[in-house]
Amino acid sequence: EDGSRLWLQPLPYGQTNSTSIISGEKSPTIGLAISELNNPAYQLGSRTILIGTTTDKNIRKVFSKSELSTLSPESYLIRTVQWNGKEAIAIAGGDDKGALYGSYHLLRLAVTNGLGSPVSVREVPAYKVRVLNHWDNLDGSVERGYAGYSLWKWEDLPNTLSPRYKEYARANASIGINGTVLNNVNADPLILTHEYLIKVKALADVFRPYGLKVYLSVNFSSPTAISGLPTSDPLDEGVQRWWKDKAKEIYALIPDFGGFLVKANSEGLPGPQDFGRTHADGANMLADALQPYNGIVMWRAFVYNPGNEERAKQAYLEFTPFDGKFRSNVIIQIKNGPIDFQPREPFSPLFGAMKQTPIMPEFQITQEYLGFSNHLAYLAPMFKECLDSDTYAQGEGSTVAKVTDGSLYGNKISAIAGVANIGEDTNWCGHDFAQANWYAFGRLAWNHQLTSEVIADEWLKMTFTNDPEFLSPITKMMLDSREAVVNYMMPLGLNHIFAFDHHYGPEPWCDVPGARPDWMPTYYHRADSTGLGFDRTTSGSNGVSQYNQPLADLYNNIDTCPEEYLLWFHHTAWNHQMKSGNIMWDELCRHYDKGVLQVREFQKIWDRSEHFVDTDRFHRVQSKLRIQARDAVWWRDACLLYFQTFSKQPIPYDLERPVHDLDDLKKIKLNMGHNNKAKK
Ligand code: BDP
Repeated sequence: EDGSRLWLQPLPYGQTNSTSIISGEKSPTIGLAISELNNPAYQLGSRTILIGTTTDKNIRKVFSKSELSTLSPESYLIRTVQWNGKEAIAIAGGDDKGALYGSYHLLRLAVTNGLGSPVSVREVPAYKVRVLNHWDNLDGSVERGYAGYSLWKWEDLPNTLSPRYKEYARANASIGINGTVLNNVNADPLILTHEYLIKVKALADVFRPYGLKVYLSVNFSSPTAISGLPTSDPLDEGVQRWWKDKAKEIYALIPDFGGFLVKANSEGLPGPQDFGRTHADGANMLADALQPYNGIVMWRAFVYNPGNEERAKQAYLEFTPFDGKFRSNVIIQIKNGPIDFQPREPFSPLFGAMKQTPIMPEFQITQEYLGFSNHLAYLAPMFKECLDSDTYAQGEGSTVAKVTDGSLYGNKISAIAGVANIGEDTNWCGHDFAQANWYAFGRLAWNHQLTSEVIADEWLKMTFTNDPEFLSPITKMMLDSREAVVNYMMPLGLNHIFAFDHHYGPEPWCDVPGARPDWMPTYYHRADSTGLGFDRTTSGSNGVSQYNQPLADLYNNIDTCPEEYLLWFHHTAWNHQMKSGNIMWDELCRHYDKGVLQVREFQKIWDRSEHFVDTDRFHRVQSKLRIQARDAVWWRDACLLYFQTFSKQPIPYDLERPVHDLDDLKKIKLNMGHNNKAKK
């Protein structure tokens, strides 16, 4: 197994099974659903399956009018029904996309549970827009991509279409992802030239039957960069006209184009503030251009500058004054944490603060800060940790999921984004287990109530085997894996102590004179002789005040602050007494040690599973776990030896001793390749 089939069975050529599939409809999407259901690899047996939308005459016979009339686009019903005196399974879609999603649901059921007992399913997606963000550059490189070069072969488009485009769309459809932003948020203006738009159209045409819409990241200075306009000021009429004309050109080529994703006035990129305008001015101008075609603007809140305010507070300060001032087709895209995609951050307080503006979570599926595609880190628990966090925006129960999926404020648009971990590697994601993160993002975007465990179980059954002896230890390994990374990299609320340029290994000592202070690890950990951690309490930066009560008080008080966020909110004394009875320094050491031991345990679990797994995948994962185990020791030694220069205390004597010298570790300079050339 080379990993290329992901969690799916390859589509057979020409063969079908003995299942009889009845549909009164002929759309390309229904056609795809039928060919999936016909795949003998899924062993659906000699049963009858009815499939169609709410207007299909057979579907109207087996479902009641009232249940069909409430079926929204993309939703579906699956039910065991009587058909001509015999048992059959019927799939009714709110539209043909719903019917396709329903087919994938049925196939998933067949693999994970079997279809022995009657089926009764009603599914409605939690978010309307479920979108991948590719950070793919037009030169074929992928920013923070660890699975090879970009899937998009821009030089060959529009004439040559790689077969992988279809496979990619199919994989997304199978988990309910309905949108893809093709290019990097650090956007090259060229993407909006006609030359590139016809390439984008070619991709959109391939993706359309799978229900996958195309979106583009745009550079705010495009009018100047592409057409030489003297300004890109959003209040300038010529600029407004330029964007309107551009939208017209795009929609003539791609009638169902989804809209724009914008990173503006962030990390050196242009934006409305360059012209003395606001984020609202910028977003609204683009929204007006897209509005006639129902396009949306996903405007990112990832903004920070080395000014007076500390980084974690800036997005909130920048955006809350504009709550309610955005057009109705603008949605603010917010990273899960207030700083970046760290192994663990508390949720961004902006989630509980924008009440009149639709907001969407942005997760990072690619493991920029969790060991690239070398470390096994199953991210569903991390995504869920954010989605399940209570913002208290409207009292208890106002989770991030509810403030973003439209249910709390009744927003018309709702969306969720994941930065893709996909490249042209044969197994798509670099690490075979990283496929589970693409899968988990899609499943949670569809239904954020699913548990990490259920998602892992589904993915394992479809990707490997149903054998419980394999499933139970491997599921546990997956569920523990993200916490293991937190333990050996940044426990107790530490963050951003990565090497400056590549974000792979540790460099907590890094402090380049003259460099932007908020890009230095020392800015984040604040180690000194008295303790460790960033003071965001009322006596420090007062970052706690951006959270609703009771969280603000809870985080502010060192005795009630959850220990996983301790060093995020508190500059904590080395001798601070932890709940376990240990002092903070000892607890820190124990977390690092635990992380290393957890990875060693993963190695054992994997080796024990050898006879359940094909040789190729077994060896690939085994060798990656070796790298992970070595890296975990590297992280532990680097962080503990460095922090020890401040704590001046011994590593608890029952723990394994460091095997490296700090001076040697300081000399390690990795060249992590073209994909990491980005800014911090
Ligand atoms: C940071 C990445 C950088 C991205 C930036 C972003 O290091 O490559 O451009 O996020 O999200 O985490 O815009």
